[in-house]
Amino acid sequence: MAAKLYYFYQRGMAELPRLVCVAAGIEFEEINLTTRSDLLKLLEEGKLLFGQIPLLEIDGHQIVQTRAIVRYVAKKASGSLLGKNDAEEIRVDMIFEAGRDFTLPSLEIGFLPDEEVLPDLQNRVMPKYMPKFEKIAAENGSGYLVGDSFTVADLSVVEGLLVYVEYFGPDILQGFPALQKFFDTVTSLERISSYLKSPLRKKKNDPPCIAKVLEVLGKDRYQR
Ligand SMILES: N[C@@H](CCC(=O)N[C@@H](CS)C(=O)NCC(=O)O)C(=O)O
Repeated sequence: MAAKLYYFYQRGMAELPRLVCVAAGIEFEEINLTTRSDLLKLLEEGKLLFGQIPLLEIDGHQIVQTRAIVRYVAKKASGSLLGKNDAEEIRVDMIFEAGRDFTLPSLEIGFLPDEEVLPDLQNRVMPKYMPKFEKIAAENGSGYLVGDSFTVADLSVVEGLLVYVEYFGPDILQGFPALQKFFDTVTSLERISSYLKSPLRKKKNDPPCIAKVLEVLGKDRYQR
């Protein structure tokens, strides 16, 4: 049975689970919650351990928490999306987590006024992480961040870069040649590239999409 990913029709916290399924070649069906009762039903069924989505149903498991989803799917993939030895695994983990720190602030785009979110991303988040990712990519040299093949560390960092390039333009990579090479390498991988061009890749957050998310969550406004 194909895996099922429950979330909103929005990138949000489900984008990394989508990307890891794509990278691992795991087919999944998207169940997009559109009403408050859709979410209440999942809660009543006891499928949401912490009352939160995304939820991935796969191999008889009900997995919540994005990082848990990513690790399970990565483990199932052929190849070593988690690194090939202890040293690589540690490095993949560290960069994966830094990639989350880099990307998660961008998930507030559309939920808070642009004047509040966008300057913070540009003036605080990007300058904090991009030089460090550049150094990591340059020292590794393969076009990936760890070792000589694709891992979830790459996925976590590229998720943020995709958003920042989309909002601030491709010039944000100027002065970061190794990161540019990394970005080009990962976004050219066949599975990732076709996903990004497909209708499965959701558009930017817009007001109707934000309103729908808040409605399903039963909130009248976004709160951190
Ligand atoms: N740490 C969780 C956070 C998930 C999360 O915050 N999901 C939101 C939707 S984007 C949610 O379900 N919120 C409802 C709630 O927290 O009660 C993860 O990584 O999956």
